[in-house]
Amino acid sequence: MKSAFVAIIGRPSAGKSTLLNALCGHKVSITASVPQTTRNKIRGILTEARGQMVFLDTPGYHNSERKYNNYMMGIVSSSLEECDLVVYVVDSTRPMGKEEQELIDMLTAKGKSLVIVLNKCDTDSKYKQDIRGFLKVNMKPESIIETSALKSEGIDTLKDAIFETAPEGEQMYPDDFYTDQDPEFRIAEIIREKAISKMSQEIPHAMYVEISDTEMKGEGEKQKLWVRAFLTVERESQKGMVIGKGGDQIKLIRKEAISDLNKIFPYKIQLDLRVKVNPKWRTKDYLLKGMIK
Ligand SMILES: Nc1nc2c(ncn2[C@@H]2O[C@H](COP(=O)(O)OP(=O)(O)OP(=O)(O)O)[C@@H](O)[C@H]2O)c(=O)[nH]1
Ligand SMILES: [Mg+2]
Repeated sequence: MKSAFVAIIGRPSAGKSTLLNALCGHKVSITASVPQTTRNKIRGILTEARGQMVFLDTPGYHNSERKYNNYMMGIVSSSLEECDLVVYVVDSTRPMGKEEQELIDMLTAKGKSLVIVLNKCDTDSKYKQDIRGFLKVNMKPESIIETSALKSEGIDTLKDAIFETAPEGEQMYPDDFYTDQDPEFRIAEIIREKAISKMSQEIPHAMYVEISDTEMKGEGEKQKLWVRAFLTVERESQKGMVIGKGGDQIKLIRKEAISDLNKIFPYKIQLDLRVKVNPKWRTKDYLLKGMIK
């Protein structure tokens, strides 16, 4: 059987997480219209008769010397190191540029097998032909697979290419596993996704979610997981915006998170969601080390 670790790599907002979810057929990784949503190496598993692929979703490749970004680029490098093959995702709606060239240089220097994906092909992009030309000159690919991760188009063709390129090996996870994330991490991520979708400008990047307490209550079908979570921002002014007038915003974030979480988990989630401030958290090594991994 085929078996491989497959890193999904590309610039911020190329649609990597949306693609991972389409490949696995489950919501494994959170998505958002703002860049730099994914901060971790998130595993999504696809098992078929022909084999098992363990996908590694990664943060978007971005060039900046900020500490926070350096941690995330460490995830990109280690995923590239660990994987057997790379799905390189290119956003067909954005022109190629210096950062894309740097990423291509990094990928080709590594010498791992590559499957190249041109994503967001449901849009009528004026850049598509230029991008194809750029990729042909720089990477000389055998093929470029067009997808719409959002509309789940081109996914079967992509799966065929991945299985074809992957090496033979052993099954690593049971048949019904589609992710190995622990419940606390998934809960924190879903809360963050709902909060990001309501916020603008700097706030999505200034947030993280900390699960401070959990308790399983009840038995059998009546089982409930009680969770206390802190949606954490960098400044008092941001706290006010996340809470909203009369608490409207945070109530909505909580409601939408619970609705998604109840679809994911076999038990009901009771969520005590609070907002707090941790100034300059993105500069704190001890926090970033535990958070971005
Ligand atoms: N039109 C269109 N939009 C897409 C497609 N795939 C993803 N998107 C949108 O692009 C935005 C970014 O998607 P993500 O999947 O979060 O992108 P990402 O590459 O994981 O982003 P980071 O984690 O921030 O690096 C979201 O608004 C998605 O809905 C697609 O095939 N077509
Ligand atoms: Mg992502």
